Amino acid sequence: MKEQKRSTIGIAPYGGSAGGWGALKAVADALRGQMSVKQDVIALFKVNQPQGFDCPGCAWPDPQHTSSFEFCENGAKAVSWEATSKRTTPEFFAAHTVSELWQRNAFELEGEGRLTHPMKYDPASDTYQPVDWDTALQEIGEHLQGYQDPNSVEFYTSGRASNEAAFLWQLFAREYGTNNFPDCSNMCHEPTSVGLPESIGVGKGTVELDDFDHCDLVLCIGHNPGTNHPRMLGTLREVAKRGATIVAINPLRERGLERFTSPQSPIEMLALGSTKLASTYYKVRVGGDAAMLKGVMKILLSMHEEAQAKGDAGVIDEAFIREHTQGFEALKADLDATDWDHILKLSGMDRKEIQNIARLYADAERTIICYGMGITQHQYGTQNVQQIANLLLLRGNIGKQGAGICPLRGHSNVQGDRTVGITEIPAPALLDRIENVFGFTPPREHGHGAVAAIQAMRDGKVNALLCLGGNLAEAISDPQTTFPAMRKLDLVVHMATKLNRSHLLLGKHNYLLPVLGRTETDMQQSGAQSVTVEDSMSMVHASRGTLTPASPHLKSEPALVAALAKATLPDTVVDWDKMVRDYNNIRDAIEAVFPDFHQYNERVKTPGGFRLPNAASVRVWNTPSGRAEFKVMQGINEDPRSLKCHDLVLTTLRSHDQYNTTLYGLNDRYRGVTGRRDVLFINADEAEKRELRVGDQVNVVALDPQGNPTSRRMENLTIVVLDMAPGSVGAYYPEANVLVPLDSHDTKSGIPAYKNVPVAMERVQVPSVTSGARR
Ligand SMILES: Nc1nc2c(c(=O)[nH]1)N[C@H]1C(S)=C(S)[C@@H](COP(=O)(O)OP(=O)(O)OC[C@H]3O[C@@H](n4cnc5c(=O)[nH]c(N)nc54)[C@H](O)[C@@H]3O)O[C@H]1N2
Ligand SMILES: Nc1nc2c(c(=O)[nH]1)N[C@H]1C(S)=C(S)[C@@H](COP(=O)(O)OP(=O)(O)OC[C@H]3O[C@@H](n4cnc5c(=O)[nH]c(N)nc54)[C@H](O)[C@@H]3O)O[C@H]1N2
Ligand SMILES: [Mo]
Repeated sequence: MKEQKRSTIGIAPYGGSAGGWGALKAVADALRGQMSVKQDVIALFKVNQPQGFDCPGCAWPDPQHTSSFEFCENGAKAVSWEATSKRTTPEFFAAHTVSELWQRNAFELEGEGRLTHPMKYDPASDTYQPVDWDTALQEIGEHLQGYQDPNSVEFYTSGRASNEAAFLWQLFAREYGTNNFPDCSNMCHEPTSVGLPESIGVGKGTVELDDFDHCDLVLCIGHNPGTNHPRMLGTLREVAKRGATIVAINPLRERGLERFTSPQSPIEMLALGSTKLASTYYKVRVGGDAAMLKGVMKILLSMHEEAQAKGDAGVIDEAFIREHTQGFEALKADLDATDWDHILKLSGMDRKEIQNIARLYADAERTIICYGMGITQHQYGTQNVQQIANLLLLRGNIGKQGAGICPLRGHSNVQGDRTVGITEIPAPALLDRIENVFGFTPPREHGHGAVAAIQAMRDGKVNALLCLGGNLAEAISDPQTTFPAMRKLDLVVHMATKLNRSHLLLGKHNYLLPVLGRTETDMQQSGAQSVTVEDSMSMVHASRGTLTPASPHLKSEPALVAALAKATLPDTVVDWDKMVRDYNNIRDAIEAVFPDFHQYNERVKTPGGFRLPNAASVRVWNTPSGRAEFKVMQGINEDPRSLKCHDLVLTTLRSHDQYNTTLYGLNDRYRGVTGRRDVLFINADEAEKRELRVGDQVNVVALDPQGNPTSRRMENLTIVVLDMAPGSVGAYYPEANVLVPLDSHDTKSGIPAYKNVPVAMERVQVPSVTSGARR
């Protein structure tokens, strides 16, 4: 009988396309587990419709005036996860001590269902106990009033919060006296928010959905739409069907970028067909993007020179560069000085491949570049983003139809939260406007982002952490530093829908406050309320929940933030009750502070909403020079560890069954993993070199800047061979955060280098068992 390693259980290559029947089955499984059939039908049909709620799944925009719902497997999972009939009640908390719950993982904790009551931690019994709202609010307010320094309080925001909740949150924090706004953006697209204003004068993408109907080429760098932005597959499918070219650049061959069966297309579903998406797929080494981008630009410039020598116009847009940009000569000098050996070594690609990308780019009249966490979560995340902008500017691909830059935002309103003031580095003009509109003087001093907030906690400088959603403790790097740092806090307040491990990291005084989700009816004095969100393409639209709230004790986020503010600020100058009575009043206030939202309440009634102005998309450059700027990156990736090209660089990945730290299940269908997450992805040659086979076990050890092993390690990971770039390995987030030191982050934006962890491997000897043996 054939020998099978015990550890190959649940590992088998996936042969199908993305989407299709597999997606439908996955949704059916998720719905059966989490919610009743009647509700799911109602809920799903109202997602992303003019009258329904915005899908909490991702920030990809909707086609305007959508009449039938846009089907998406992971959106359906996100909705059913929130609309579950399971409840985490006071009885549940009474039956389990916090120490006991701490032993459970995210899947088990959130799997208990929705939080139902406000809870307060009781040290004597080591349990969370119910507390009435008034007592909780009053006590929290008293604690906050007691701290001498407002900058000893951190106001965390997760990108799920609506514009209305986020606006009130920043107003509360600033009236309290701090700009400490650690938020999930700091771990996500901060390099976009910091890098693009320097390059093109706006910290957001420049494309609209319509541009995908006009482009000739889409470059998809470092994002995985099959899992994280499934509705984008529908757009890419149309691009592919139209005959335009899609090129994927990613260390992993992700199924979602290769082939897609549209659940909206009955013909494809019945014929078991699929649409081929990426016409070419290039595997860049983890952390090798700047090298690849510089290589492409270098070839573009030499193609240009050759063409001009022959008397042709050439491939870069000289007129655009002359009229609209500055810094071209410096960029050229930098590219000339970058040598090919270095580029090829760090990108892990061969020169022919880089030439092919340059050729396709030169031949395309209109190019869109999409990118995600594969670009941003690096020591050089900001500079990676700026190299993408450089490449686009060389051919005038910003501010023309069918072209532009397209960062794939994460949480469904992470962009909107930034727009309405969640930032630790507020522009003076923003603070002036807040002062003019509300009449209090907001603090001018810059505050903490996510990494700085944890560092301040570690250093004992923080009294309180207040979290508007999210799971900061698990989302941030370095649990070895983060967990003890959080345990030093005096006050911890979480506003959440479901239980997670951040809630179990106790300070001295702890409150867990349950809130309404986006799918639920939000009833206030003036009636049922809508909130608004902004998608990845600057479209602002309304979202109105329709389901009965999970418990009668829930507060909406805007109402809870207002109540906290009132309890904390006895002399507040803001009329919080008016804001909560009717959210139109919050939107009027947003409009007063941010003139781009003019006629907010009126315009948001239009189905599909309205687009916020985006200067770069009409070639107005709000940079200091008034021009788009080519930004030079010194070197390629001067992390000494990567330069030495040590054993391997590890990247942290999301599975297909997870939403950030929320685990819907333990499968990763497209990568062929079922029922487990303790795996290490590696390419066949790298495995071969080390005599490793699928199912073998290894320990992964993070290296220090000198390339020496550290105490950061993950033990007993099982080898899964995938088609991926040499020199690269992958493991799941958040588990792999133990390998990422807090201090390993982009110096410009502060984003943790989650996707750039040099590691070594140690083989673990495990006994093999005969297949069919009882387990
Ligand atoms: N279902 C689901 N949807 C989600 C989320 C979720 O967890 N689940 N999260 C939401 C959030 S908050 C975000 S930010 C987005 C995240 O969406 P993505 O940006 O797609 O995020 P990741 O899955 O972390 O990584 C994306 C890709 O980067 C590649 N990659 C890794 N390292 C590198 C590298 O060095 N270079 C390059 N070029 N590529 C690399 C990986 O192989 C992977 O395919 O999705 C949002 N939508
Ligand atoms: N190693 C590694 N680490 C990463 C990443 C990575 O790729 N690799 N990605 C990073 C990225 S891009 C991000 S955005 C962060 C994610 O950081 P966070 O946004 O902090 O984390 P989530 O896991 O999305 O938060 C999940 C929790 O949010 C709460 N929640 C859900 N819906 C609501 C709601 O409507 N209201 C409220 N108040 N609470 C709600 C629930 O209690 C749930 O447990 O993680 C980052 N960390
Ligand atoms: Mo994100």
